[in-house]
Amino acid sequence: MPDAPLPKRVLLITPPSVFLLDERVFINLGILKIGAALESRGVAVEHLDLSGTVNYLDALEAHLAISDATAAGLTATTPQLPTVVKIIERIRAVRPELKIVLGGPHVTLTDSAVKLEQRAGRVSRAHTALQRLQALADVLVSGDGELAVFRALQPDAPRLVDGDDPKGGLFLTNATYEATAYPARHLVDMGSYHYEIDGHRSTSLIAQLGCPFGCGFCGGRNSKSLRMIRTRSTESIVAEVRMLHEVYGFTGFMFYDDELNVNKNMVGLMHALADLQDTLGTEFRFRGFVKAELFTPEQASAMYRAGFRWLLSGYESGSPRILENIDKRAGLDDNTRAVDTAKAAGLKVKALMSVGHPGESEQTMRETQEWLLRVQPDDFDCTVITTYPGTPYYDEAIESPAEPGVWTYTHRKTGDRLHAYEIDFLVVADYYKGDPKGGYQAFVYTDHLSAAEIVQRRNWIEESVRASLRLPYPQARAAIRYEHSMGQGSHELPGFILRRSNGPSALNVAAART
Ligand code: B12
Repeated sequence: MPDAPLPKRVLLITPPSVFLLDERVFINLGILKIGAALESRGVAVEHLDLSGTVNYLDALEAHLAISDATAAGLTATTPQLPTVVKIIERIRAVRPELKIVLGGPHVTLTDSAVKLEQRAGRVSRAHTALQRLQALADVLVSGDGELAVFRALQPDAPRLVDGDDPKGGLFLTNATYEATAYPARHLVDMGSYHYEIDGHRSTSLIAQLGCPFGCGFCGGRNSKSLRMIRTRSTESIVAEVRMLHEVYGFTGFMFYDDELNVNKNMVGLMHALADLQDTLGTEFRFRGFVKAELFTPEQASAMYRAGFRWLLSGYESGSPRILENIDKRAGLDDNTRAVDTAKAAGLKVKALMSVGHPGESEQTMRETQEWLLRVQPDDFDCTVITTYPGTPYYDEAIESPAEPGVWTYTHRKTGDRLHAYEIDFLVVADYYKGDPKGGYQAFVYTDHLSAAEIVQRRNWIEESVRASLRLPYPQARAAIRYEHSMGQGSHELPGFILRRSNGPSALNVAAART
């Protein structure tokens, strides 16, 4: 690690997610991991959490006027980019000397798409997308940020710091992942996030990184940080849960892991979580994702014993042909069996469904509706697929010679096709999960259904299944308007927006065990 001096103070920014029904449900762990890494090396951190703040630019400007940070670090998923652009423009206008580092899933995925083009000897739309990002920020960070951020903050940092390359020295291994500090949760107002699991006040954590599967719609299938599994020990995970209970009083926990049961020690982890509750004399509730075809009765009963009452699984479709087109690996029978196995163990099931895949037709969408009615999940959602950079649907698509601006993905076995309109992610917030009451849009179409028809049929699935299974719609929560009068002092932003380091946190340094 180079040893040029680090900045004394860094401003981290979580941009708003205006497209979410409620922006203060799930905390962003990625930016808090960066905060913890910086603090563990003595850098003071300010965190502007702009989630759910309507006039986020006013809040940003009010803080920039008094902050003496010399660098700003932002995180971004693809649909957050349009607001990130506005935030960066405002920083440049008010504090042009501030060094701007941009990391997070969108950079990681765009970079992975560029590497794929390079391997194929092509310079195409991923290169253009990356150039646009480079024009935006001073330094981009791809992949794991815990080590890469220090390189990015060096005066001689390259334009792109690669934390996604297992051979590059900045990629986390199991051992370095275990040694990194827990997310610096003192840098967010935990009380302003509202999440409950079966009446238990809840928060989130992630136990393992990476998903080894190759679903066509999923981001990061060519990115090592999103695809390679990195695990930490059961002790480390249990200790984080214990800390969240003892320090913040939570008794409910959502695991962000892509699939908990990819971890071979998953049953052991469940028993350790149950034992923790015996030791503490308290009862917890958990919620998390499982991969259907790997789900067993043994896992189900261990999860129930640990306090899981809800499982989420990406079943995606009720059509065997669509499951094949997704490269889902799980067949329809696997999916049905997984729902039955969960229910038999007393676990409720949220079925995560999606439409707008290659070959999607009225018939395949009806099969999805019928499957939901047959297996009767306790909740579900049904999203419209987006083709983000870093997904096989984007990375393997070819521009239509007849229709410039339309890119077509063709499944290598079935030949079924998905067409997507090219969009500028810096301008359009393209997301796949919107307001279930008609808030969806589609930028994809198939040979059988137009974009508008996909949305219309999606709405029909949502309405008809909710009506038939008597499932209520999720509730939205309005964003808050920041007023100057909300500040505690005359210049300070309210605590739900701004949190600062009080020197390295004893909690996180202890957790880092470095
Ligand atoms: C949990 C989760 C959610 C939760 C919570 C999200 C949240 N608030 O963080 C919910 C359900 C709300 C959610 C929503 C969505 N999600 Co989501 N989600 C995840 C999931 C499974 C885990 C996220 C996580 O905590 N990872 C662990 C942390 C430590 O990693 P990280 O955030 O990436 O941060 C690391 C690096 O990116 C980097 N980094 C991040 N920020 C910064 C900043 C700086 C300055 C630096 C240097 C480095 C850096 O360093 C961090 C530490 O290594 C990921 C998949 C995955 N396994 O990561 C998908 C994922 C992030 N989600 C995805 C998507 C598509 C969405 C939605 C758009 C879906 C929708 N509604 O349409 C929304 C967008 C939400 C938003 N706010 O923008 C995609 C992102 C694709 C993309 N192109 O951006 C992912 C990658 C899934 C996938 N494989 O396709 N999501």
